[in-house]
Amino acid sequence: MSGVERTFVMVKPDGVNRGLVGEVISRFEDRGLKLVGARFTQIDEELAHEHYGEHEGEPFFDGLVEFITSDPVMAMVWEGQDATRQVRQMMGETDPAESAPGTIRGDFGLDLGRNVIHGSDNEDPGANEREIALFFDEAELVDWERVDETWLYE
Ligand code: DAT
Ligand code: MG
Repeated sequence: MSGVERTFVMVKPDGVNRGLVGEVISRFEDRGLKLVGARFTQIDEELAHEHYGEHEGEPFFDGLVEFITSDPVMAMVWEGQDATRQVRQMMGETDPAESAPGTIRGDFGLDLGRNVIHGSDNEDPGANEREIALFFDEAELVDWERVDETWLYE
């Protein structure tokens, strides 16, 4: 087992309202990723600005903050080998219209502003750790072993 890491994932308010929380969790569980933290919560304005700080000033920023704070989200931390990149691959492209069928955005979305899921950027080093720390205290994350771990990794 090499390159095991944790990544931040969030089912956005559209995914929550459309009843896709279970579907998203199932996909990551089936893949072999391990859930180590989860909180069902509604994001406030301040956290939204911190989380999406890199997009401040973009024309879509105000709408993005309004959307992400509008209803609950399912915030999670998933762990596994190369977890950040694997989650991004399973999510698809930022725009669901450009996302391959089989990906979460490609299977469940049509519109850029309602793309169901957030995952840490694997091309931004440290984004996973930064985002995990924004949403979770260390003590909320659980160290445990899946019983099938010896069959998931060589
Ligand atoms: P991703 O969520 O794939 O990491 P991102 O970080 O570039 O994408 O953007 C964050 C979110 O902002 C994205 O999930 C949807 C929204 N967004 C990005 N670009 C947008 C645009 N041009 N118009 C409307 N919403 C946009
Ligand atoms: Mg991003």
